[in-house]
Amino acid sequence: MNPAREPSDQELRDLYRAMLRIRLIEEEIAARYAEQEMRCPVHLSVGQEAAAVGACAALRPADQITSSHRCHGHYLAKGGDLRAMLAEIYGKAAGCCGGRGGSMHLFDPDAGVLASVPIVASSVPLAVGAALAFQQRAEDGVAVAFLGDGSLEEGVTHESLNFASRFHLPVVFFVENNFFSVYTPLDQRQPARPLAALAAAHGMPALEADGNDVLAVLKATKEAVADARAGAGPTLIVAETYRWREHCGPNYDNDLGYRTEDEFLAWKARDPVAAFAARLSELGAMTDTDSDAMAGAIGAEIDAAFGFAKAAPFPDGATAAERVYA
Ligand SMILES: Cc1ncc(C[n+]2csc(CCOP(=O)(O)OP(=O)(O)O)c2C)c(N)n1
Repeated sequence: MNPAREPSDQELRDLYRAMLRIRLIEEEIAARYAEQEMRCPVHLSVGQEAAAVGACAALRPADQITSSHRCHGHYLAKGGDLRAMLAEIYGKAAGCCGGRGGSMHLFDPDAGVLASVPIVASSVPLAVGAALAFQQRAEDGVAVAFLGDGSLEEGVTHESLNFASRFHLPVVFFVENNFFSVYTPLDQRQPARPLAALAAAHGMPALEADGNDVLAVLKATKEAVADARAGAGPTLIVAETYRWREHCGPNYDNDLGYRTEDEFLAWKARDPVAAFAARLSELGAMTDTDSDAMAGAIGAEIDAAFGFAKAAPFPDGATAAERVYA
């Protein structure tokens, strides 16, 4: 432990552990998906772990996040309950939405996961609403909206940025630019300008960070969160990263031709989890024994959580009409 180091060795290991845990959980979902017991679509964030973990490491438990269809990493990084997440994906009553939502509707009010919603960009104004509530109650909480590059093409995102900026709300708009909206690359959808340039139009600062570098993400998010907490208003953060697997599902789909295998391999070589392990090893902050022990403990946690989710009961059919607006 080097007391002069910021973050400390323990904090560095915790960041690594959080990324590894998300990776192993999603790899296990992918491995078991063909069993056809998870009867909902899954949008995996394998390859994007540094963005979720770096951003959430800058937050307090009472801060709130919102997410999209690709929400597993955000939910877990913010402290969402793993058993409730897996039970939800298995459609069980013990799931975080009582088994009615599936993988794209992860909520955990106790952990500050306000909502995850798969209608693209629809959760962005929810984060703004959470920030407005913090402001009106004179609380020092901060809300973070996680959104993809595709969400910047939705009007409600710009309404949200406009409103948040006008009222100096304590919210951070965290864009994970993974360069694709399903199969359509960014350069076919948006003009050639940095995504961060959109912030100026809404009168707010922008920060760019390497989305595969957890420390870079943490640094940018800490800065934006400190400003928001101090009453300086919102920030737009853009972090470039890459989804390894298909848009939706457990497989790889580079053979479809919307992106090249070479591009995928170049990003895979920049694996945020493996790269951080190597960095910690160089720094002397983590040994192989440390990382093996982490992987073992996480593996046992995952096995137990899948066991719980698979064995849990389905919702009672008589409750089907509950929690439904009509
Ligand atoms: C309003 C709306 N339009 C279209 C879709 C279909 N859709 C689901 S995910 C997605 C891509 C979103 O891209 P992005 O926001 O960049 O997130 P990513 O999938 O890359 O994580 C689209 C178009 C949707 N869910 N909602």
